[in-house]
Amino acid sequence: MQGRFISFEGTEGVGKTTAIEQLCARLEAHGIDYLRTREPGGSPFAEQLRAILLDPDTKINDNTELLLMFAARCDHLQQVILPALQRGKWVICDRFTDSTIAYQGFGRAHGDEEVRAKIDSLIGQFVTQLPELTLWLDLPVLEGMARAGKRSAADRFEQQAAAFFTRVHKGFSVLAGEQPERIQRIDASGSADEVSVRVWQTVATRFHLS
Ligand code: Z5A
Repeated sequence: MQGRFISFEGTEGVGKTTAIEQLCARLEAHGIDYLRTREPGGSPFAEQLRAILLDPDTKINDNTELLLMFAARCDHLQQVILPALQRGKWVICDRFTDSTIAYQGFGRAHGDEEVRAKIDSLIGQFVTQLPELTLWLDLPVLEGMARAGKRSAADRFEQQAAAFFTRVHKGFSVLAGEQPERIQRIDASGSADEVSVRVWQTVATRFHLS
């Protein structure tokens, strides 16, 4: 049996971690075997790259950042995601390639076309997999930043200004417009329980669960 591959996306602090926890609890209640993972990271080597990528002291240029995101993804995909799918597990992933287009493309302001061209020409042969369903948690940027700001010290991405996250948000909006079947927008406002119900309704409808 082939498993299902679901990703969560959104700007900072929108509530992905919280929504994923609640989705996993519901999958468990339905007897569904799942693997919860995240990007960058998810495999031992990719977690090492994650530590570098998020470290506020890391000084790298935008191309290096793009390549490291995909180096991490390539390892994660081969070591963790594909084997789990082949064993019939559902893979629930906190971020995937849409984040790269939104953050490294729209956010870093190269222009997303330039980043997409690099992905196609340099990386496409190594990472072709996309999730079957992507849940884009959509929340006004400042609300997400306020939610995230209630936590600990900022990492290298969280140090960015609101203008950066506004461009990233536009990136997710453009991607959702381009691929409406795969990328489902979820209203991330309201309580965590309300968001969780919206997420579940979307997943249950797509995969015919009661
Ligand atoms: N990145 C990239 O640039 N390119 C790529 O290709 C990839 C990633 C894959 C990973 O950081 C960074 O890497 C990310 C993009 C970049 N940087 N940013 N920004 P991460 O994984 O550590 O961080 P994150 O993905 O942004 O997640 P987050 O900040 O941890 O937020 P979240 O998971 O979406 O939210 P949360 O932890 O569930 O909730 C945030 C807070 O709000 C928390 O205190 C909750 O208790 C609270 N919360 C949650 N839901 C609600 C509701 N509904 N109401 C009120 N409060 C809530």
